[in-house]
Amino acid sequence: MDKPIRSANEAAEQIVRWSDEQNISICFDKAGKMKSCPIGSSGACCSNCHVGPCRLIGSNAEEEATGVCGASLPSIVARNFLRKVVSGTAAHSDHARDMAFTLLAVATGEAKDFRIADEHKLFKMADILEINHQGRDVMEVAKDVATTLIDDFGRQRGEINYLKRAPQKTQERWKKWGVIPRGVDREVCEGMHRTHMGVDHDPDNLLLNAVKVALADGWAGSMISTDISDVLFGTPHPMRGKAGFGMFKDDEVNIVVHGHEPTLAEMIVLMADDPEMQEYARSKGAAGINLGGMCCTANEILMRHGIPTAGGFTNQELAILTGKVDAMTVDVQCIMPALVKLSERFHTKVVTTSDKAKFTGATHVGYEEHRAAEIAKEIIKLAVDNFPNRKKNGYTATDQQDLVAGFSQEYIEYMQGGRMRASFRPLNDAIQVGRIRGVVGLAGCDNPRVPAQGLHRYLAKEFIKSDVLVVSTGCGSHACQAAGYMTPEMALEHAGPGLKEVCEAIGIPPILPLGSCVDNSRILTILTAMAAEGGLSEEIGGMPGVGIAPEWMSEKALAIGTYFAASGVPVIFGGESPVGASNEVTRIMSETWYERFKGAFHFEPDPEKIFDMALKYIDAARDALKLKK
Ligand code: SF4
Ligand code: MSK
Repeated sequence: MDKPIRSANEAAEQIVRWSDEQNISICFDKAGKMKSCPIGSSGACCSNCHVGPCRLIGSNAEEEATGVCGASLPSIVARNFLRKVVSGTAAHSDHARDMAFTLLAVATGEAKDFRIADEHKLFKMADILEINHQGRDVMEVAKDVATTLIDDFGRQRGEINYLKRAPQKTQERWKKWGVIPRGVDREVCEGMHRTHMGVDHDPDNLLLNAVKVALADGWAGSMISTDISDVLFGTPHPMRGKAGFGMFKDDEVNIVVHGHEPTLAEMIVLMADDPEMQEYARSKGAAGINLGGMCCTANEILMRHGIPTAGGFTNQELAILTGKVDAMTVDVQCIMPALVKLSERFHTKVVTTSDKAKFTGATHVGYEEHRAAEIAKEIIKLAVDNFPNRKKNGYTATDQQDLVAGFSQEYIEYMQGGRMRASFRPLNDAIQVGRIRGVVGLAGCDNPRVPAQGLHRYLAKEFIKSDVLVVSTGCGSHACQAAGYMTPEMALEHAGPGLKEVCEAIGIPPILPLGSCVDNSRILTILTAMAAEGGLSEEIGGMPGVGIAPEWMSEKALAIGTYFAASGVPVIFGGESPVGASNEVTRIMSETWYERFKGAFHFEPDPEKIFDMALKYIDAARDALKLKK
């Protein structure tokens, strides 16, 4: 029987079909064979103590079923959801903590290979944090900024610093509902405590805690990561790039940097151009060193250096199947452990670089920031040494799409008025008069359980056709890039007339890639800037905007969805609902959160319904703001 389409990315699908012929089992194949468990995936299985796991099923489970301890279905579902949000928040925030310590190490001279790339952004952060920078040494300011932000992790009382960046009204809602996070680690710890056997059992209380933890992700973990990455490596501005497996070269050493933390990846980018490394590559018969990115690391180095991207989550095994990757470095998050075994069939060396994330069978080169350049060179040499071992037994792909990446709040503002009059006024005006109907954030992973990237493609195209501006992050960006949707020319071809006019006037594409998963925080600050500009809503809630993650799979995505909902953005996720087993939990997240925060969290597997639901939210917001139709 013919297998169904597993990736909507045609080039990826060809590699998947080739893997079938070769009898190589990859995630698509495994997802087909292993169906997800309907009890666990709907949130109805509790394994929080060893009396269980307790599975709460049956027609009256909502009202009647309990675990052995008496825990009700709504409390188990809410507890499971909170644990996922805690995990997602921990992931982003641990990444942020490393960034903050790197900034500190740069400031104190311990990480000599890095520098401050964007002083202006550092001073902007200092202003927000009320740190004087006038006439002071840049490194002294950087030290104070880093130290102040490091306090956000371990603070026991008080408030996370960046919350004050949010519109006043949004902050008031958080105060009213008692969801102001104190310190990231404190909230993560408390969330784990509350979900321990026999602690918090009230679904609403558990979900309010999910909100509190997630706000620590959005307004601390993620936002700190974004800001410090900009300070150390440069605030992104648009640059042309390429997406696709065709980036791998026959005559050069191909290195893929995969994962999330940009620090080592940045250094590999710099060191790949080092004459010593180039000479070393030539000494092994290669014409040069060719870098490519994968997942969020790809977004980080694409938007700052124009390094080509080999794609998102579901592309990672496919890159190895080309047989052309001499080394794939991985650090943390979204890395399939299957890579190691798969790489053994080819010649690829999988190199783990974080002491937090070791994979049995991989080569480990532990990253240390005070030896960054040295370690980057060690990894490059390891890849070069592996170049002569290529077996030419992979699938040759030639696809490459043009793209423009590298949009940041700062650059979008600049494009709307130049250096002296940078603002969001033109965008707000365009929304007010209806040339732009609204804004959609298309984020989150791609998923082997649906034709991967297909939902992103469908929604991106439908929204821009309907005059909705799309901003994308993470693997949502990869999906649109591989489809060829990320060029200004796309505006001319597919955008509705109003959006097209605005894109042409400002000179932006209709889909703006804003970076990696942590860079969803850029959407928070953009919405805040739009609220401050006037003419729309005074708070984030009530803006004609929606967040969508149609193919999400990671716990980080749930943390992101929750901080957007809590900040005032209606959010719609695809796939089966992880809280679908409980009507009460579903109601609290969709209705009660909307009443309290003007944001909501929905799960809807049907992409057409996602599209309709998003437009309804956008149009309802426009009506409430009395904007032109
Ligand atoms: Fe079962 Fe209660 Fe233990 Fe959960 S905490 S596994 S519901 S006994
Ligand atoms: S990498 S969290 S698969 S977007 Fe940030 Fe992609 Fe999702 Fe990971």
